[in-house]
Amino acid sequence: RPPPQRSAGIIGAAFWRGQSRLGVHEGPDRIRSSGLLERLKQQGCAVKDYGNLVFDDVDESSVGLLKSVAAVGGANRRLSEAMKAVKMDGHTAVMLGGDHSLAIGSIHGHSAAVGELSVVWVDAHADINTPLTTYTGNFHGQPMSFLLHELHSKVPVLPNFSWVKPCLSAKDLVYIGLRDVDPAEHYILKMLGVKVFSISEVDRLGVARVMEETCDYLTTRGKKPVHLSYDIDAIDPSVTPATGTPVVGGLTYREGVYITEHLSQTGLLSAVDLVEVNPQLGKTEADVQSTVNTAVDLLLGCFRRLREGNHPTDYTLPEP
Ligand code: 5AB
Ligand code: MN
Ligand code: MN
Ligand code: MN
Repeated sequence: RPPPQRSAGIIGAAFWRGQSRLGVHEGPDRIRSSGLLERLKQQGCAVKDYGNLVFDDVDESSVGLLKSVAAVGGANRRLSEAMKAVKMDGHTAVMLGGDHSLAIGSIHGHSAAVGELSVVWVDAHADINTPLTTYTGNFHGQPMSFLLHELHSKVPVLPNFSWVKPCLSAKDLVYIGLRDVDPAEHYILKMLGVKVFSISEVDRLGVARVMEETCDYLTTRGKKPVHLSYDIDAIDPSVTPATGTPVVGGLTYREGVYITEHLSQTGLLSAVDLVEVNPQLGKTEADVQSTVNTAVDLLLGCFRRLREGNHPTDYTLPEP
């Protein structure tokens, strides 16, 4: 019997300055208008929409290569507070991005509310550059470096980032789907001994075994609440083309959804980020719809939707 249905607390974070491509700020409203809330309710999930965060206008200037430093720091500070409040209200939190720099605030705020976390990061990329290893200057490729205790001494002081305190240990992090990792990132992953199921491991083991091993690995040291950070570019661009940094050879739709179903069934899923949906980057409307619909299906999978079919626990057959 599935445990009682939890409720979803939804935060929109229409923020894009962690990267340079216009349009990713349209993600939250596009995902909502594709029926996310209605479909969550239909599957018996209570929903509270906290709306879209309002970010301060801040000075957009760069620090060396690093783009929009103060804006990224400020937006994530606001998100961290919002995320903490949603968790304090008792919801399973859903953060709709926006670009992946938002994982700084999302994970920070989640941890501020519940304590130690496990993180499952599903992405084509590792997003673990430090501000000193990035060669693009985009913060969406760096969030993990701010969150890990082990990298604290490698991250310089930056304007609007002094509030960020590392809250995650490398042993509590699992990556799935990696296939475009920078040399510095690869070095960091090996140095820290981070558990990685690259797309090659998904090929070799199959997604079912990857998920079993992921959950075994994370629960050997106790059952911490799980934060799932899902970058839509983990999925193959033939399915989810409307994203800023697509990489060929990704997860299939079915593998992508399976990951959410499996984590949902553990009962440990405490927060989800769904990021990097960029409705302005589809070549056709069908491209955008396929991307957004996949994002919605991933989120439904996080709230106990099963593809075998579902019914309310109090369902009774009509009597003739
Ligand atoms: B995404 C790159 N490693 O640092 C960098 O989409 C790409 O959130 C980052 O995963 C991709 O800019 C960030 C080259
Ligand atoms: Mn990515
Ligand atoms: Mn990412
Ligand atoms: Mn991307």
